[in-house]
Amino acid sequence: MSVSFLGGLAVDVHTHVYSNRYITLLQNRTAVPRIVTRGGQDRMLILPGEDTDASTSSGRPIGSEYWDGARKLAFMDGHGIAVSVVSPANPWLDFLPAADAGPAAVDINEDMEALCAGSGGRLYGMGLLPRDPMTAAAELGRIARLPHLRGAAIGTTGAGKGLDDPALDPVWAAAERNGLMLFVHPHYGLGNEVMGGYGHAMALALGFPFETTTAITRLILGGTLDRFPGLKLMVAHAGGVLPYLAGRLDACVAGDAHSPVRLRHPPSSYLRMMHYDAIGYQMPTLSLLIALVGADRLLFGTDYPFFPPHVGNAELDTATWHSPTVHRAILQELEPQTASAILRSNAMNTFGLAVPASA
Ligand code: 5CU
Repeated sequence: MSVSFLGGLAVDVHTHVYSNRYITLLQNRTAVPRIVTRGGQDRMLILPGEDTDASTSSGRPIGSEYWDGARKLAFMDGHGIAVSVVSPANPWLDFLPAADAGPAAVDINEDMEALCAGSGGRLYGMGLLPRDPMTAAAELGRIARLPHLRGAAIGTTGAGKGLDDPALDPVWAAAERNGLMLFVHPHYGLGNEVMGGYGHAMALALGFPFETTTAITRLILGGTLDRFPGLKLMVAHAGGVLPYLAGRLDACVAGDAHSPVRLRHPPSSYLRMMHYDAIGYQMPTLSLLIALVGADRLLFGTDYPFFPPHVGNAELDTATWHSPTVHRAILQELEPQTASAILRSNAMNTFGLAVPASA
C-alpha cells in the first residue's frame, strides 16, 4: 500500500462479510431473508417486509464483494485501510430454528477464522451467535479460542426479547469473562410502518439508528452494565440517536416515580463504558459523541460493502466509496492526535491488533 492517505493508514472496525456457507443458506430460502436472481443479477432481500414495499421489493445487488476476501483487501488498499475487523452482517442467524443455529454458528465462525488467518495479518474478525443464550454463551467460549476472532456481532433483539432480557446474562458473562467485544448492530428497523415508499433510505437512515437507540437504552435501563461492568460493547452507526437524546433520557428516568430502574448512575453515564464506530457522516455528530463519551471510545468504520457507489460490479474494487472518504475527511478536522487515535490506534488498543509492516 504505497499511496499516502490523508491522516495515514486506518483500521476499519465496521466492515462486513458473509461466508460462502451463509450465502448458500440465503440462496436456499424462499422467504425473506433470501437471495434471488432477477434479470441475471443476484439480489439480496434481508430487511423485514422488504419484498412487500414496491420501492424496495427488488432488494439490493449482491456479488462477491460480500464474501471474497481478495475484494475486501482491494477495497482496503484503495482507501488506505491497513487492517479490518470484519463482522458478519445482519440478519445473522435470527431466521434459523434453534436446532440449526448452533451448528451454523460454529461453521460460519470457523469460516471467519479461516478468512482472517489467510489474510497476511490484514483481517481480524467477529463471529456471530445463535439466539439461544446458553448456546450463544458456549459459542463465545469457542470464539475466544480462535486466534483471529475478537468478539461477535449481536442483534438488537438478543434472544428475541430485547437486550434487557435477564436470560441474556450468560451471554454478557461469557463475553466479559473472555474479554470479547460484542458489536451491537441493527437489523429490524423501528417504525417500519412509516418508513416506506422511498427505497431503503428512511429505514436505513432513521429506522436502523432508532432500533439501536432503543436496544442500548433497554440494555442500560435493565442494569446490564451494573451487573457486568467489564463488558465490552461497540455500538453501530455512532450510537444511533442515543447520544443526542442522552440528557432527556436522564431527565425522564429521574422524573419517573414508577420506573423499576435502580441504576447506580444516571443512564447517560453508561455511554462512556461503550465503544462506537465513527460512522456519523457529519462533524456535529462526531463532536457530540466525543464530548459525551471521549475520543478514546470512537473507532473508524466504513460499513463496506453496503452503500456501494453507483458503478458496475466490475468497477467496485477501484471506485471511490463515499463512507471511508467522508469519514476520513471529517477526522482531518480534528486535532491530529485525536484523528489518528480514532483512525487507528483506538482500534489497535481496543482489539489488541498489530498493523503488518507491509501495510
Ligand atoms: O442496505 C442495507 O440494508 C444494510 C443492512 O442491511 N445492513 C447494514 O449494515 N447496512 C446496510
